[in-house]
Amino acid sequence: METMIAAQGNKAKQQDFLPLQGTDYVEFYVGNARQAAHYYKTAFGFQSLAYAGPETGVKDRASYAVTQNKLTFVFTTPLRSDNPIADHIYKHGDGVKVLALRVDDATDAWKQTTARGGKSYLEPVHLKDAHGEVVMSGIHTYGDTVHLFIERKNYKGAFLPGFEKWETPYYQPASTGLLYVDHCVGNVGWNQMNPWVKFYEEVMGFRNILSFDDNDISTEYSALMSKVMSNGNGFVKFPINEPAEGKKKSQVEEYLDFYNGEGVQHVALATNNIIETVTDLRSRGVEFLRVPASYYEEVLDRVGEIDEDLAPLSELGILIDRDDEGYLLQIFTKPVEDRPTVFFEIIQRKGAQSFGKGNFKALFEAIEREQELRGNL
Ligand code: TYF
Ligand code: FE
Repeated sequence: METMIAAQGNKAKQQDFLPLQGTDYVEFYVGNARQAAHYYKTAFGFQSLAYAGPETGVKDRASYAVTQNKLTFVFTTPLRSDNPIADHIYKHGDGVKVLALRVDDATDAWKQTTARGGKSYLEPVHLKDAHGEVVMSGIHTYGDTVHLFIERKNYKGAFLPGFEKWETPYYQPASTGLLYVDHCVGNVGWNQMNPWVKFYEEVMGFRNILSFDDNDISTEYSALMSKVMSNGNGFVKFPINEPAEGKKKSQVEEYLDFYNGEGVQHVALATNNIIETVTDLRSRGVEFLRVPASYYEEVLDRVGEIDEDLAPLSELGILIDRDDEGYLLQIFTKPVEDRPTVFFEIIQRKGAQSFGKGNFKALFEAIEREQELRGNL
């Protein structure tokens, strides 16, 4: 008996070689970081947090960190053309470079993942300033995207060493109720989903908690296959999409064309009140995909009783789905840059831990209508 417990303990330890506390921040490489930060404050309700640039001793770039509840987004731009960040933007347009994960031990996270085949992006570095110390390391994932491991020790500064507190007392648009990163989805190339699933399993100790094949997402519609990878405690969830052959060009293929490779497709942001959040976002200029009004004629037959009135959900275009554990409410923005690449999902979970499979048909038809308008179907 004891041996069994010991063995289980051992196994649990082995599986948890990369304990994650959650998403620390998401960093975007953009053409104009000052204006991007302003957009996320104005439109999405983030607050100024920290700045790094020439004035703080960082000569090659400017970075603006903004925050809302547990969310931190960073917008970084190169200051000269002879800079790999400039190459990233030239190739991909604005996009997500870093999915940073909070860990207790960034040195061990790097050792564990690189020993399992992860390709190093950043060897562990100790960053110090007057406010304390942060240890950071990183590995590559799909495309030019990377994971940084962030160990905050007792760090008391605004964001990270190298950054200074950024205060904009005369411009503090109110929060829109966005709370934390629920999941981040990657689009990968043809037949690349399973290799990346294997990467998250073997290198990062994640497991596959859900799979969608092209039967779930009828081939009539913008075809894709998707597997959801989750870390042990479920705080970090990374669905991986690959294009599938359908009657029309896959939305994932359109992304790969315009992003010029693999990358982050959408970041899902959680709220406790999606009706208020989406009402607010819409009034600030955020544009959402819409499903036909007929969706709301049938939806309650599919999902049963819900706490919310249907009228505001229908008016805002919020989608509803149910699983064994409860239901969820979700909505998707249009791409937030001119290339049809990165977009956001706003999600409120009421028990459900799934991803809205019941909405795929209506959602993908809405995405297809946009593809059609762009001439990319
Ligand atoms: O994260 C998910 O799996 C859901 C569904 O282009 C989804 O948000 C999948 C692909 C897509 C849009 C939404
Ligand atoms: Fe999603």
